[in-house]
Formats: sequence, structure tokens, C-alpha cells
Amino acid sequence: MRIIELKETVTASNDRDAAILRKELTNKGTLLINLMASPGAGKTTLLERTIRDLKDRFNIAVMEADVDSDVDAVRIEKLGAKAVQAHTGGMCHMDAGMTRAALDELGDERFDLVVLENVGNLICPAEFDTGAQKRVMLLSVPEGDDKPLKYPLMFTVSDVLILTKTDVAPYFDFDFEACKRRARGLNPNIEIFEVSAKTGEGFEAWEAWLEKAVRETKEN
Ligand SMILES: Nc1nc2c(ncn2[C@@H]2O[C@H](COP(=O)(O)OP(=O)(O)OP(=O)(O)O)[C@@H](O)[C@H]2O)c(=O)[nH]1
Ligand SMILES: [Mg+2]
Repeated sequence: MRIIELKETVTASNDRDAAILRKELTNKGTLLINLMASPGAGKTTLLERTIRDLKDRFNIAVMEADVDSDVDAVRIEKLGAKAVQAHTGGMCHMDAGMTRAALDELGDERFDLVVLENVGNLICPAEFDTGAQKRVMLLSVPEGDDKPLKYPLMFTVSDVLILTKTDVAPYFDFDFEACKRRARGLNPNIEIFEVSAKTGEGFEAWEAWLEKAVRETKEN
């Protein structure tokens, strides 16, 4: 597994670079997902189960972005999926240039699905287009149902909201309906799934969405 050291790319327009990257990926038939959430919300655990379930159908790679360490990339490689660990040089997000550099490290192999596990936080990753065709965010039950009120941009820019750790719901006052109402108030088109990576509950619906998105990318 490779570790690459990235620096924020200084370009005139991140949005323009992201649009070019998105087009290249779609032309290649590769779906890139920008996966965003707070630290510890369950991004890597969700990916582990998703890879286990889908790896026989799709060629999957993961780009782990962190300020430091390689623990997440090591977890992904254990499942037999290709992983690169990107160090963001202290930055709290990935931009399109950094994403391109991390993709280059994956080499020439063709992937159906590449997931970028962005740096854990609900603020900066929402502000930067990485070039991914889809943005997926996680909110875990222990974080609370008020997060759409506090971090509205993340909910506004995401295509999918996955409410995770539903197995611990009995121990928290998490109002699912209020949370969904708040998220849809910001983003009426957001797709919402409820899952537990511990029990596997809800994974069928999330993986069906993902499979459809992979197939649609190839048709474009
Ligand atoms: N009970 C329960 N625990 C979970 C679930 N998903 C993840 N966890 C636990 O939550 C903790 C954090 O999970 P990770 O998958 O490492 O979270 P992450 O979002 O990748 O964290 P960072 O990469 O550090 O931002 C671990 O102890 C997991 O076992 C779940 O569905 N239910
Ligand atoms: Mg992680």
C-alpha cells in the first residue's frame, strides 16, 4: 500500500479542475464517490462491509485521506481492495488537484468504483469539489439529529445521507424523522438511508443505490 504526501494545489479554479476530472472519470466508466463525515462516524467501517458485499461484482479501490497515519488504508487492504493513503499536509479537506494526484497513485488499472474517504469533519470537505460524480455523507446516531442545523452546507451539497450506527439508537435520543426533515429542508433531492455497519441492517438499500450509480456511470 502506498502513502503519498499531498499539498493543496494552487490553481485558478478548483471548480474547473473538478469538472475536467469528473468528465475524464465518466468517460473511463469509473464512478468516484466523495465520502464525507465527522471523525469516527463510521466511514471506514461502512466501506469495509460495502467492499465485502460488492467486490465480486465490481473492481473497487479506496483513497484514504487523512492528516496523518495509515490505519484506514491498512484496514481496506486487508479486504483485498486496492488502497492508497493520502496525507493532506495538515489540510482538513481534499481538492480536485489532490484527488487527481491520489488517483494517479492507483495506476492504470480500470476501476468501476473508487471511493475517496475524505478527511473527517463536516465543514471543509463540503466546500471543495473533488471531481467526484457523487457526494455521500454519513451522520451517526451518537452525533445527534441537530447536525443539519449546525452544518447546513454539508447536507446541502450531498447526494446521499447515510444515517449510521442505528443499532445504538436505543441509547440515544436521536429523532430520525426530525433529522430527515431538516436534511430535506436544506436539500429536497437528498437520498437518505439508515444503516448499521455492525448488524448489516439497511445495507441492501444503500448497496442497491451504489450499484445503480456504478451502472449509470458506464452508460453515460
Ligand atoms: N455500534 C456501531 N459502531 C460502529 C458502527 N460503524 C462504526 N462503528 C464504530 O465506530 C468507530 C469509528 O468507526 P470508523 O469506521 O473508524 O469511523 P471513521 O468515520 O472512518 O473515522 P475517521 O476515519 O477517524 O474519521 C469504530 O469503533 C467502529 O467500530 C455501527 O454501525 N454501529
Ligand atoms: Mg476512517
